[in-house]
Amino acid sequence: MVFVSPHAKVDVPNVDICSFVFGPNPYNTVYPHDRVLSVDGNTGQSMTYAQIKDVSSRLGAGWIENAGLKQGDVVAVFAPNQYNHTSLFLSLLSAKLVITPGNPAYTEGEFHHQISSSGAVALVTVPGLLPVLVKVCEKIGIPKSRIFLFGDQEVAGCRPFKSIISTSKAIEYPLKGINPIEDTAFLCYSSGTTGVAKGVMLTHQNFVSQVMIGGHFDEMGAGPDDIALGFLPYYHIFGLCSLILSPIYKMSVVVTMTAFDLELLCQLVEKHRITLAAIVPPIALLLAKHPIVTKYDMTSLRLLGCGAAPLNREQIASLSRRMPAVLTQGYGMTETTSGKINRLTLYSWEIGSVGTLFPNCECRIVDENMNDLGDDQDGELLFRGPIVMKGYLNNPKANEETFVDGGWMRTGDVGRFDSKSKDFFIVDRIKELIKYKGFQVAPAELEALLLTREDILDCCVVGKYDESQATELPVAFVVLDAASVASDEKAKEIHAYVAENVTNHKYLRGGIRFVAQIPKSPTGKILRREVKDIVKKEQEA
Ligand code: 4UV
Repeated sequence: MVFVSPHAKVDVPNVDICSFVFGPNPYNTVYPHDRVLSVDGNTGQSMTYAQIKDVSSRLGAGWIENAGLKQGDVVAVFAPNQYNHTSLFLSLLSAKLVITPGNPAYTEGEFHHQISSSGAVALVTVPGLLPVLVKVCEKIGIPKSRIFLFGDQEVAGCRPFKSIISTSKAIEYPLKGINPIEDTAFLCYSSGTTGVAKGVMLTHQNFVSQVMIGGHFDEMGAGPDDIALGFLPYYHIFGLCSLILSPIYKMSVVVTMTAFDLELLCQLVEKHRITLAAIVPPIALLLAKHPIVTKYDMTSLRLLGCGAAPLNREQIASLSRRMPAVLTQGYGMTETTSGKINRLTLYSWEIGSVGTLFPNCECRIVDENMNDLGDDQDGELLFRGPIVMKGYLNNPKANEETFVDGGWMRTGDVGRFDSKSKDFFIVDRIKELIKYKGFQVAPAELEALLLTREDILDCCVVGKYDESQATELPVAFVVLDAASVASDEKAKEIHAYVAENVTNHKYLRGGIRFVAQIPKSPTGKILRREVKDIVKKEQEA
């Protein structure tokens, strides 16, 4: 059975992202172009719509003219959220380049993986990341002159935007010589249903569709009169769509936070009369429970869109007791260009649902043998539609595993369509992925890292849900070699080893268990479900 969207079909124009946001559209033909759209929450610096468009088109011309880049080249962007992120991204897209955005907190090895596997030929970053990124670029063979710095910041050998921006040329919209359906705009990184992080090819059409259909049917969605607070990372699909691309199309304001800080968040809500925020469950919990929040006037917030991990009934209820804002819960993936099901949770009689399918999207719910299931039955969600990725870069095996007959994309998530409320619910995850505060943690990556140690013979990493933080925590089951002794010291040593090699959000916060063996199938495949059940039973005991 194919589930179709209950919303009317939306006509999505066949254009690239830049022409979509800078060419005439229902918002920029009505609202003045001297409106400030982008504000730095720390410094107060700002850019109007007209300035964003001007920088995008002249810096866009400069990437070709002054930086020697050419159409289709991949440019990596590693930086904390910047108020001029929107103009940077749109300048690179105007030059018909492909952007691979990544986590600025990565370690050297993680940067290396994304830069080399994406085939990036240039990089945009901030001065603080230069020590590690220059080293990585040297190893990969990217010259220092191909490392560019946000804004006017100058560091020997690297080039600031002001040395690139064209003084004589500007790119004109609509762009010519681009195929919105085929051409990749962003190469975001996600581990998908299995393995390590892979480049997800998302086309111009994927994003134009996401902005159109994601905002179209929901009368509570962001509009020109909204002021959003941007603390979710702009490199992640949720932030990229909801805080960069959707607002510039709809001409709504975004106040950028470079790093998450609860007190600053509250101050900025009060100061700028913030109306919207995209959040993840641990932030929902802080807003619901932390005493700091009561010191500030948060009444301007009218809409909180939560996603990236499950939010349960109690969490929703406690947030609603404190905030008058309407809370929506969305479900999405990097591979589907962000959200694909979205719901005004409080308006739903069934609190906890992720709502209805986006317009133009179809869904199937299947059992382990790919047989279709119907209403009120739990099964893996498969999706098809204009927001589904083109595929993983240079990875035919992963593409074969992810796409099944008819172009349906597997999600690795278990869901149910509730016939009474007509809403979807996410009930489980069968893929390996662990979500720590909305960030992806790929067990395969941590397992490969642990196995580089001589004292570890075998291991398995799974997630353990921690109610008090509203997040999963990675737990490692470890089989030591005969010469090693399972002890607190050994666990500390392994923790430190992991911490040296991966970003903070991948630390083994759920602990390390020393075991005699890892449950495996006769073919040697880790039986993750059994390992997860051990963790669950321990928690219930
Ligand atoms: O690839 P990714 O890191 O992508 C995301 C995207 C999140 C959203 C959510 C709502 C939106 O409206 C939006 O624009 C973007 O997190 O991780 C994808 C996996 O995260 C889990 C699920 O396992 C996905 O496959 N996940 C995401 N949202 C939910 C969720 C949710 N609401 N409930 C449960 N799990």
